[in-house]
Amino acid sequence: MHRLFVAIRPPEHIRDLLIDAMDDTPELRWVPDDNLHLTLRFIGEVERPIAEDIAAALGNIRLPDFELRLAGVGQFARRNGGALWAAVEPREQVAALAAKVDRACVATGLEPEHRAFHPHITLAGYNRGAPQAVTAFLERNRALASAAFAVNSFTLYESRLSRHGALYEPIADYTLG
Ligand code: 3AM
Repeated sequence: MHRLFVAIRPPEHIRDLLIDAMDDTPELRWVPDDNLHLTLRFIGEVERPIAEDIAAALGNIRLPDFELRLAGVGQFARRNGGALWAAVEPREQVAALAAKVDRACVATGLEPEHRAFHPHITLAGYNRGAPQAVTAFLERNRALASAAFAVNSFTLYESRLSRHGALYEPIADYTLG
């Protein structure tokens, strides 16, 4: 089985800004540079032939390239902890790309994604009991911003669990424009 997702890989100068926002708060598990991404569609575990169908269907997506910029931070709070992320703007083109990726997945037999698309780049995870570190992070990075950066491709990733945590391996790149 292959555990897949589709994402945008931010360029290095944007990842550097994101890494600058990270600190040494022990309660926050920061995402390593190699894993920074903006998820367009989580796919989950599929067999090899389905993975190949998905890879082919993604290659049929036609959409112009576009720009995004970092625009603040936020959190997903769950019962047992949560995640901190950087927000991006504007939403329209990245949402259009996510919708096309979803349609390509559905064309290969996957269920449509019913959850609302919320474009974000996860920066850290935390366990229950880190509210002070979370508040401090949100406060400190409220004004996180960047110049516009070009999004001219997206990537199909395979997620593997290793002793050192999740490893995201690019399987295929798709060019926009
Ligand atoms: O892009 P982020 O970091 O928010 O949390 C996982 C990560 O999200 C998410 O897919 C992204 C790439 O791993 N993910 C993992 N399991 C998931 C699931 N069962 C999931 N998203 C939805 N359902």
